[in-house]
Amino acid sequence: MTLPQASDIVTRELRGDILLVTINQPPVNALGVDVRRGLLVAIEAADADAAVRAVVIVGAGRNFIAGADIREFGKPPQAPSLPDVCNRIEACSKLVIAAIHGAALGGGLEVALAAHYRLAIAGAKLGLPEVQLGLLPGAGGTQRTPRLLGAKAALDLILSGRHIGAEEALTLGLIDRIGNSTDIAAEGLSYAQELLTNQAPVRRTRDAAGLADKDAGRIAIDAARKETAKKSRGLFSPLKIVDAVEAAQDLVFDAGMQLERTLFLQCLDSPQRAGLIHAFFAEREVLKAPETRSATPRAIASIGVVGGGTMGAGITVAALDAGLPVVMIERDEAALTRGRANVEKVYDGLIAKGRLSADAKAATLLRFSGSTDYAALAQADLVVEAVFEDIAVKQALFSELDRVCKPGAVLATNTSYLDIDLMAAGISRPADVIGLHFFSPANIMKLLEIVVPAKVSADVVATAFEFAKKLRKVPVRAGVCDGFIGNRVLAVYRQAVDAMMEDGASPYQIDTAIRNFGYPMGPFQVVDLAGGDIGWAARKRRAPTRNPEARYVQIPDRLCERGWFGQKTGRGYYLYPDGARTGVADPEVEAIIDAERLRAGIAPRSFTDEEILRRYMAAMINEGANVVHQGIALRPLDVDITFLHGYGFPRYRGGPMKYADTVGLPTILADIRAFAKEDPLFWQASPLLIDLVERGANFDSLNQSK
Ligand code: 3H9
Repeated sequence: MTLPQASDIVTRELRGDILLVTINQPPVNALGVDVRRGLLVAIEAADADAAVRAVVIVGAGRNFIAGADIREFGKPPQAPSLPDVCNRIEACSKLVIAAIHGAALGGGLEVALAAHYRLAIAGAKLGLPEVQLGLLPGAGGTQRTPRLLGAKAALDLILSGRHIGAEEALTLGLIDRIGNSTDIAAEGLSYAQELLTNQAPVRRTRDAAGLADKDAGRIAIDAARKETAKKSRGLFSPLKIVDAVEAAQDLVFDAGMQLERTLFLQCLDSPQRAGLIHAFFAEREVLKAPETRSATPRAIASIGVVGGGTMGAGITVAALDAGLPVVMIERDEAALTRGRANVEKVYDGLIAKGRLSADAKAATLLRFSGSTDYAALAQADLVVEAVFEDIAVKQALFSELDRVCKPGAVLATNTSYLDIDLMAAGISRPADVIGLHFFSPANIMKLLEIVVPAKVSADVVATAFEFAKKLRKVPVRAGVCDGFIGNRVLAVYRQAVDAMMEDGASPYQIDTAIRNFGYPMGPFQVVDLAGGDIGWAARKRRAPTRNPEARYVQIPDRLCERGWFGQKTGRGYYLYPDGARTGVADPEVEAIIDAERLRAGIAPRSFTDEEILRRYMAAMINEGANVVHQGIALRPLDVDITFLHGYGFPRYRGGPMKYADTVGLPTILADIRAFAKEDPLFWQASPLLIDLVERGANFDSLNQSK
């Protein structure tokens, strides 16, 4: 017998005396208003129907429920609210069983926690990841989870936002049983039948006794508060989570729920929530480049890497870790031995930290081979070159690849700034040539700029995106120009930073101001870490084409001339006594800066931290706008993702372009125009920025996928 349907989105089907409630809201059964209404109607119907003795809630498709519908946040709320729906489920007089497969995340897990019994099958992913979106579990998650698991385990789950599998969920007490089959509805129904047969009682999580040991709870809460203040510096929601769990410990359930709601709404209102959710969607949007829709990727089963230096070895490790066989090419045996050693060093580091076994390393290296003969690349489906940054060297190499690689092989360069069109032009198959710009260390950094030259075919671009997915990288499509997206924008804000240094701000003050904005490191610390010689080489390369009228700050060159390249030489902007990783301020650097100011005829002035930040961000945003304007980046969100995953931009601010929208584009433009009074050549407002301000629009208005 079938009861009248509330909607197609939440269907009800009476199976004997058990009501099977199925949520069918593709792609991930998020809890939008229709799902909430449907669930409420289903529970009301079950309560009102004497024929129903139990309710089983399942999700259609690949997941139970992925959580609240994130797209609704920031819009006017619509009843019923999710906390009300959860409370209604819990209050149901009939047994309610959540049968979980796939994701039961955030609000999805909260629905399950409001049910009276929970079952999951293998492959289930349970978690409360709200913290990653700048939120806290706001539908009872902060109140029910500790009542079920105790404060310590609940805090760990909610503060980390991690996903756990069915086994761990069972061990923790988050679920009651693991089902063996993959038919989730059948598993749920049979569990419900068993509970009915055994006359299992309605068992409400709000009454669970996980917080009975008050002393243990207090210790866990105090420890979490201390640790969170330290670890989550600058973040808004983590401490609110601790407050909410404390309320679960100290208050009766309904009062705790009220506090949770208040704290949730505070998080919802915070710009951090907007920044983090922007990052969540932008990470999915970058995958949708035009070529990924229009073309079918080529098969990639084996990789060649030319060059065994830091980048080549890092790329090799990334590919090996993705399960791909890799052949490395070096020019002679000695270089190949060094290349292999560079690869092994990465795995040895993991072994030393106890994160990898020697056996696992050996098994991985079975996929690695090396050769000094390009002919070894004959069967590779994709070859990445990571040799010395010199166009003539790269062109010769591409001719070699043209000669040895099989037809259809993708030929990729890891260049950071060289003209890929030139590399493609010299060979017989320019349509197979693409840029894959990894960031160092290539096995760790998530960003992969996919640089699309003029003649490349769409299926090669699609293959690059597929390759990024295999490597678990975040791909961003970029056009060819000096520096592509990231390094091009970096070169510009570096100039702004150097100008501030020459005008009177110390590198140490600038670093502190940028760290306080949320970066893990300031720009001068980054130079010291990466090596000052890299920027020096780029400046020398650009010297012949530099506008002689443009301001050029020579302080970085003065340091490089002394061989002060940063950490690797023991000193750069900072001193690193005895190989220390954290530098200390160097009075000699300050003296060099003073001397340079004198030479340039500059009377130093003071900067507030806010002034520093405004210039830093204005330079970054303006060049980001140029990059979008010229089609180097598809959309502003591609610039955002580049900086979040390649340059340490604080995720909770969403990226530079999102930040610009938050501050307001008229403010950014006004800043640029004010700074232009000092240096009109450098501070030229981007035509895109001017246009958006004139139209009263923002960067986000350009973010629809192209
Ligand atoms: C919450 O629950 C708050 C509550 O505590 C309190 C409320 C009062 N909403 O990732 P995929 C879209 S906060 C809307 O590519 P996968 C996604 O954008 C929420 N849309 O698939 C994409 O759309 P498109 C806590 C969502 O298989 C499509 O679904 N929950 C949502 O690789 C496929 O996504 C979370 O934080 C959503 N909640 O991974 C979980 N989720 O095709 C967030 C996804 O147009 N979600 N979409 O680009 C995930 O972690 C992954 O999506 C999941 C599937 C693991 C579920």
